[in-house]
Amino acid sequence: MLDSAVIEVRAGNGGHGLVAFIREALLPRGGPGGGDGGHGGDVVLIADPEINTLTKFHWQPHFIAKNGGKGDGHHRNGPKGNTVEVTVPVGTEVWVWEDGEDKELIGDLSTPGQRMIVAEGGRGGWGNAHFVSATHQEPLLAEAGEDGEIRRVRLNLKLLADVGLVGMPNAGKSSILTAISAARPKVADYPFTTLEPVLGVVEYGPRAFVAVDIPGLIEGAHSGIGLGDEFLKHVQRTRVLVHVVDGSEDDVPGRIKAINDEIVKFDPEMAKKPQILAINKLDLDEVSVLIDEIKESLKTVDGLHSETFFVSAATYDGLEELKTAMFHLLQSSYEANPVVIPESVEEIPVLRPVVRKSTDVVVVEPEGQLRIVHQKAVRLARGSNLGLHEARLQFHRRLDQLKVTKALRDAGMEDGDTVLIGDWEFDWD
Ligand SMILES: Nc1nc2c(ncn2[C@@H]2O[C@H](COP(=O)(O)OP(=O)(O)OP(=O)(O)O)[C@@H](O)[C@H]2O)c(=O)[nH]1
Ligand SMILES: [Mg+2]
Repeated sequence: MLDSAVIEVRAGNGGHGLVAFIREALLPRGGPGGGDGGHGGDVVLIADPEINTLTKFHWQPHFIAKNGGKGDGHHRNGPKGNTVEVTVPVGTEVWVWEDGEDKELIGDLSTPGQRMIVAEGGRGGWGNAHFVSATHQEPLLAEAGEDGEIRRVRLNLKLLADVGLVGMPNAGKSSILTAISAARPKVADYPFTTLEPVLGVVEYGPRAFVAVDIPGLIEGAHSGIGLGDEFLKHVQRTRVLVHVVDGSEDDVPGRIKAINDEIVKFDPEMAKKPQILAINKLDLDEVSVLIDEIKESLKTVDGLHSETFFVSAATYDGLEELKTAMFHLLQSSYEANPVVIPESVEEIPVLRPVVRKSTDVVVVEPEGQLRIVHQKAVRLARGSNLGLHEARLQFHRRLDQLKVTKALRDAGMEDGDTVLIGDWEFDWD
């Protein structure tokens, strides 16, 4: 069943900040003008009521947002990377997927129009204009952009069924679901084979809908007889009911009436749902020979507001027509009662996974050297040309301000020790 898909989402990296100075004829002491890098684009999931399966993700499992642009001279900031918007069905859960299993639920897109930033773009790095101070009129520092988030997530569609299959035990509900969808509920020739509801995606041309097969009902189910009526709540939110009847049994009208009585007793509103009657086991002579008699007998059922189909889950006879009828009834139901996207989508909170950025400042490498991992310091080291003596002096002052120097000292650093940061390594002095 296509109700789950693993995808990879990559947000854009932030653009690098620039080191530049404004030196124009009319501005002799023009000062630093290096612009900031643009933010990287996000990957955003949007709950779209027009979609009801995750099928498309099997063909397109990668989503990559654009990087932010580099900062430019004259305080011009780099362009922001475009956001990638990915539509998913309403009811999609988002799980962090690692080592082939679910690690953590980070989002649940349950409201139409709801958005979730599933991978956040990196912030653009600051250009040197941000680093002016009384002591540094000519800042030589700039930040590299922050990396965008990359994650593998599993989308899991909590299916909301559109169509509910109801009927007596052994009528062939599970057999019909098996014949029209990829679901494989247990089928056997004794009553109460199905003990739990089973969902199946029914493909209809390029469209699809979801059907649910529930345990059989019997007379008195509403008062707890058989497996009781608690499973009827699983079809309460469906739009269309398919009432499956074993045509080879005696008293077909009586059986139909018994089930419909149970439905009314459970919930009178449910009894008003559009219902399709599927008289099953047409391949058996008891049914095929008696079609006309059965049709005639149905006229005795009061208030039957159903289209009737003779079908066989064994030979697939009539199932295409049954699917078409389900689809058309569903379509009219959606037209009459559309899923409404709330007027102001801004009111629905945008979901963001909890970001656990490391707050470490210094770590010890396996060989015993100290490595600076403070994120701002690392981005400064990446974004600046530390080959320049003056830039290194400014960088050291920043390390003091960011309390990185203190952390290094606390970790036992002495003058002359080698310190690592990013791809760069230097001796502390
Ligand atoms: N000949 C024939 N047998 C069928 C047909 N459909 C179902 N059966 C048989 O009827 C029996 C019951 O089928 P199920 O699909 O398990 O019936 P169910 O309505 O899901 O039953 P519960 O889960 O007990 O409520 C099985 O032995 C099926 O093989 C059909 O179209 N023709
Ligand atoms: Mg069953």
